[in-house]
Amino acid sequence: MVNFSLEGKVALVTGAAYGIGFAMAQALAEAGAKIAFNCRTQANMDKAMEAYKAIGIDARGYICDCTDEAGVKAMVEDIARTLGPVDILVNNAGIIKRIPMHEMAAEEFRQVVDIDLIAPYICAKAVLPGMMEKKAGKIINVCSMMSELGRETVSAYAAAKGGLKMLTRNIASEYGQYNIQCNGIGPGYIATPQTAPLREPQADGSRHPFDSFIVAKTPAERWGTPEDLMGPVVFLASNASDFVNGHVLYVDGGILAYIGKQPK
Ligand code: NAP
Ligand code: GCO
Repeated sequence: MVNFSLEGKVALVTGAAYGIGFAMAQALAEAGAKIAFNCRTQANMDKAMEAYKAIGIDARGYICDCTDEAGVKAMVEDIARTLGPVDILVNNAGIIKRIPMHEMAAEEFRQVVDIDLIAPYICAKAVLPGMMEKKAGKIINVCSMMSELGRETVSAYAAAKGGLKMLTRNIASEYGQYNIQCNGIGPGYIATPQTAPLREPQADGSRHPFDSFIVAKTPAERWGTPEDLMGPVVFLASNASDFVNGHVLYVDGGILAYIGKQPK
């Protein structure tokens, strides 16, 4: 019998106050996991705790910046004391800055790489000792279409997410011997606050050009929703994927497979 259950497991989902992270945390909880999550502000934490409570999830929340190595270490140690060692880490926290590269300050580029690539390394490094001791663990890195493709104004994000794909493969290579699996999830274009600027209706009420562009580029002919990520994350967090390692599971409605709608 295939085992998708997460009963008895402890999951840490970073940046799960809302958006894709919140949906994945909900899915892991519904599969039986105990949930810990973090974000950076008290305001988002307060809203998140209300939201988790409203769906019956007793999540443990931490105000912690994933780029703060000491803070992440302390968070992981507190989770181990209160819930148990982290069995499942979902590196979800991330930002994007949409700026033409020739206009982008190096500090802005560094901030994106710091959060989208260095922070997943920091969080993985914090949970690996416990997973190595247990000889079991799941690390899931939230990659992106931009782990594979580029586009205007997202150079730092694409560089970070491309690096995150290779970090995923390297963790898989280095720690597979401890029965630790590290895989990526690559969401397509998902309707969350992060992509809201790409979907806002125009002043005349027409659809945002990027909105129409993405729908035309997606065989499913729609934006994804955070809920589309729920099944894939449970699969990668469960024993059902114990022989899947170093893989990026794209959840993109088929964009990566599709050249785009042909002229009529
Ligand atoms: P979002 O709505 O902007 O949410 C990002 C989350 O990350 C928020 O909870 C934010 O909370 C947290 N966060 C940001 N920086 C942080 C830091 N340094 N430390 C801790 N928490 C931090 O983004 P999303 O659309 O849900 O995306 C989530 C992940 O999926 C990101 O890695 C993103 O790159 C990736 N992704 C998104 C899409 C998409 O189309 N939406 C597609 C592919 C991949 P605070 O600001 O309160 O800290
Ligand atoms: C953008 C979008 C994308 C999505 C996602 C696609 O500006 O192109 O924000 O980067 O967030 O990463 O998979």
